[in-house]
Amino acid sequence: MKPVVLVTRKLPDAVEDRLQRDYQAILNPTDQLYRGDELLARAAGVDAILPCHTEKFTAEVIDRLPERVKIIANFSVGYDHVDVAAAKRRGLVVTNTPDVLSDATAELTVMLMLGAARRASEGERLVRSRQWRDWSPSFMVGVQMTGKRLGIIGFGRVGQVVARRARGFDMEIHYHNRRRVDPELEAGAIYHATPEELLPHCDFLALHCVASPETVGLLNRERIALLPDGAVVVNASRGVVIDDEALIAALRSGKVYAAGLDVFNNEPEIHPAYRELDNVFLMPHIGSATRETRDAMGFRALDNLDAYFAGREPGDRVA
Ligand code: 8YV
Repeated sequence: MKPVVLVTRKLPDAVEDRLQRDYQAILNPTDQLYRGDELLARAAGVDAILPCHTEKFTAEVIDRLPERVKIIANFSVGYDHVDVAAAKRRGLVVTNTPDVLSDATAELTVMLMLGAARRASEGERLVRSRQWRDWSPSFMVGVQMTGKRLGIIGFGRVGQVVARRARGFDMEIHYHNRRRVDPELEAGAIYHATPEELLPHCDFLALHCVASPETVGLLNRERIALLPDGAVVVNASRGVVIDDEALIAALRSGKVYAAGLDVFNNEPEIHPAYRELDNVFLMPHIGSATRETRDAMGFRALDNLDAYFAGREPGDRVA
């Protein structure tokens, strides 16, 4: 008997084909988010769940999962939507999809930096709304990325690719990470032992740390004050790492010149002030949303399921 796998969202065709070939796959062709207890109801009689970050596996949900469910093979690198401690207590295996989305997320990060620095939202709105009437040397002037200092908080897989891409803009790379990385991976980036030491060096600041109790509100009022005046802030990690009120105040005062945000607290209900500000470039959590990466994420989640059901250790086990 093939294991039964509950797939919570619509996945690329090639991924669903492989799922249907190797498993008894319960797909979600409508792609509607399962709300309330619907996820639990659908988990009845399944051996595995393949969810996205949109499904929240709180301790309560995990405790109520049917006994038969043995593995949560996430279609995401982040797994802050899963209470890992509760999963471990229950002996539930949890996996993620690292590496395969680093390039796409780094590309999006570069887009956030350019979009914020060059006022992309404002310019686009102007053209689309037919408000563009004239041109002058002082019109739509932004700030340049080339040659500036980029600070990266969280120098893991994505942060390191962002550094490589940013070198193409002749940026000087600085970073903070819980641990200093190997010199080979650093590739000349300058390490700072604390965010406080890093922040004064950031003309651009990119956040790539994991969401955890330690990183909630990491970019707060005190730390924003340490940035150079007129810095650009971008976030393609998780919304919780930014204290919205603090960033909004800094965007209003001009302390922060502009922000590029792909992730938010309480998505998709973002802080309403972001919609009112001209100096923000906003995207709807699409860091890894390329055709190539979506396929690769699905196959990576399937590789983890295959390993588990073949009695091997899944390559990307996080619990
Ligand atoms: C995904 C992400 O699109 O992988 C992550 O952690 O945030 C995004 O790349 C999303 O999580 C899909 O579940």
